[in-house]
Amino acid sequence: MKVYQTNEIKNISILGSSGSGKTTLAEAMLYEGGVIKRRGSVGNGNTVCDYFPVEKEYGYSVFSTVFSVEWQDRKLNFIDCPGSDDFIGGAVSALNVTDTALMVLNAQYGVEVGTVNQFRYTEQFHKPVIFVVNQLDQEKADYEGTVAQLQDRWGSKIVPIQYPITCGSSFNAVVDVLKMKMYRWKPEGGVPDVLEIPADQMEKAMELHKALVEAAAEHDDVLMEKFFEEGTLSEDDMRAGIRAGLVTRGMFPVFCVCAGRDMCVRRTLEFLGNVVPCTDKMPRLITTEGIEVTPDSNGPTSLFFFKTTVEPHIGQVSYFKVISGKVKEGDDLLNADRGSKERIAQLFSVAGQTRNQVSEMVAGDIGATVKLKDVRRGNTLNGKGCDYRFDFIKYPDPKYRRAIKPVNEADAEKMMEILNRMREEDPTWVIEQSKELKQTIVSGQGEFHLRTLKWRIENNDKLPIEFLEPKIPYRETITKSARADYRHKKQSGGAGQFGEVHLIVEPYYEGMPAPDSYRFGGQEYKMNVRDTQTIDLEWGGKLVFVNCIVGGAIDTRFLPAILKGIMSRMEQGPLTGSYARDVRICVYDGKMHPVDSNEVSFMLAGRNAFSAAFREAGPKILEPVYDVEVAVPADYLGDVMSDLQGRRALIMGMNSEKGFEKLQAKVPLKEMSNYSTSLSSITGGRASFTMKFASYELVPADVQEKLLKAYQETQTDD
Ligand SMILES: Nc1nc2c(ncn2[C@@H]2O[C@H](COP(=O)(O)OP(=O)(O)OP(=O)(O)O)[C@@H](O)[C@H]2O)c(=O)[nH]1
Ligand SMILES: [Mg+2]
Repeated sequence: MKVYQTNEIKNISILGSSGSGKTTLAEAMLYEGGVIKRRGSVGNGNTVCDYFPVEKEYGYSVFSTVFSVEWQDRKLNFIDCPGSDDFIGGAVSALNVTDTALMVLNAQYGVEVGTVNQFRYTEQFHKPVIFVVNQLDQEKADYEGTVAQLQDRWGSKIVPIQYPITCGSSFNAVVDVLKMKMYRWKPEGGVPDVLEIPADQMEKAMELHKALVEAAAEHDDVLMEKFFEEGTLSEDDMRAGIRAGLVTRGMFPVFCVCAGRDMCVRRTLEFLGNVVPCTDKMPRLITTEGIEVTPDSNGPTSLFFFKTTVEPHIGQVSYFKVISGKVKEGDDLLNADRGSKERIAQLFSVAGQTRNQVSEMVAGDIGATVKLKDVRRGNTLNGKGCDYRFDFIKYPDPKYRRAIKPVNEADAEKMMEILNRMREEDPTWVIEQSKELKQTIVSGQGEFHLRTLKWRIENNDKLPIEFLEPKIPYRETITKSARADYRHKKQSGGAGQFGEVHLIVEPYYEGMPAPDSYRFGGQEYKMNVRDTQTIDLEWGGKLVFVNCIVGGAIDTRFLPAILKGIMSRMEQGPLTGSYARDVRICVYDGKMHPVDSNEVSFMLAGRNAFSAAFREAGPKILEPVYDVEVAVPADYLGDVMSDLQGRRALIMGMNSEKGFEKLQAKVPLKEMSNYSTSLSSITGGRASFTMKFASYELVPADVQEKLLKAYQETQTDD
């Protein structure tokens, strides 16, 4: 393959809801681009893009796959992304390193929740979008309906460039209102006959042509003037206008394809090659130091690694984008994130797992290399004199968690190794070895996502694992003040132990006044504050420790021991053994023994006094509550609402958005455990949601009762 220059390279991600036909379209593009001699199919498990065993097994894309097509002296780099919301990480990486999104729609279903979700990401990253309506040969295909749904959502920005003469099994021709020609295919697809538009289509074609010309003129003042003077635009002017509209997201053109029959794929490639903006026409990337980097092939060499995979027989394959400068085989580069040196032994332009060696790649290009020593996803490799670093990819928060363990206990370490390696490949996994819950928790984007993880560990690494219900990180706190004394005394042979602590506990809240006086059992306790320590607890919330000891009742040197004793109880709350939080403690009195008092004695006295007071102080269990946002088609709203109510959800708000409802709710984590699965079954996979930790809240009395009982049972069992 020749070395393409920055102004000949276009980077395009293929997005769209699951099953819309992205991988099939990729296959047809690879075929038309001459990269493959035969088109494979997803059903037969022999496509270029779905080449991992798990993808063949399930028949859907799990990873984003890079492939390149040379088309009319341009290099088009594509990334075929998985459509399922569960694998959104791949689409997020792809959108960050490409300049344009090709959004595939299934003509049978029109705009789906997945379409809208992915569109939202293109919005966030300011990327141009081209819609392609696929599967026009399906009996239920409805092109007009799909365009109407698009226009309902995005208004006049939606501009059809083509329309099919008929949909369904007879589909074989489209009218193209940019070229003002009709394209018609033989049953085998491929190269079309280019024909004049039939008379009975002329009126419709002219109308759409006019709309396209006007839309193209709108984004450029010079074109607008030309349009007013001449009443129309040349084909080249239209392309320039469409390009300007794409870059500013003022226009979203719509194309037709039938990927399965390889119809209109060549025309789409032609449009991408001619009209889509090159990398150098797009907004600049910004380094972590805030420097704007121009994709200049004469600039300093800087490569950003956006994806790594482990492939059989090869080991790690690392995918990068040349952000600046050029890279040649044999170049020595420095890893800006890890400080290590790397040599680029080989450079490849890729098509799935097929790699074509190239001698050099320039700014803007996307490629792969193998056998790097220590390069992780997100790292930047630089040439001499360059110290760029980038961290522009932000992944969504996880929303489905499970405890994971190997069937065979002895494999625990091996399992962690595999999990950490897999996290490199898919950054939307979050893996946590929780000391608190005594479980390893994996969190991901959905049940689908975790099922795929299990399949891969069991089939690729031959390590049987199981998922368990994850424990909930409860917290304990108090709701009123209480007082307690505790005397620790031990007389056994030689030196004895003695320590006595009197303390008051109360709920801590932000901005509370300093302690003054308390009343318990008709007696007043006046506090004389000598010192206050505020501790930010590792597990959230605060512990405030106030020294109010008068007259040297306890020596100051014993205070750290008292605090240590209290801390040990905070770590293992008196109610259920969960972490305690948000407590203020005033130690105001006690007793010492001239010989027997030591640190251990005061530690135990502090711990037990605290425990006793805590139990008297209206102790309560807190649970983590999440902010949940659900996007759902209006017709499922009622079912989704009542399901949420069954999960103790507090509905915070609701707004409609073109056929979808957006619900905001606060839901306890405990109730979210199988949410992604049940939402999907309630709505037939047509809804999506996000969740983010919000706060700790008191659990209702009946739930507390159950938790206390369950904890007591484990205690007697022990
Ligand atoms: N009839 C018909 N079927 C198609 C067409 N394009 C794709 N399909 C079928 O639709 C199904 C899904 O196609 P894929 O290419 O896997 O879709 P995808 O968008 O890559 O799906 P994910 O990667 O799972 O999101 C497969 O069975 C394809 O054979 C088409 O143009 N016509
Ligand atoms: Mg796919």
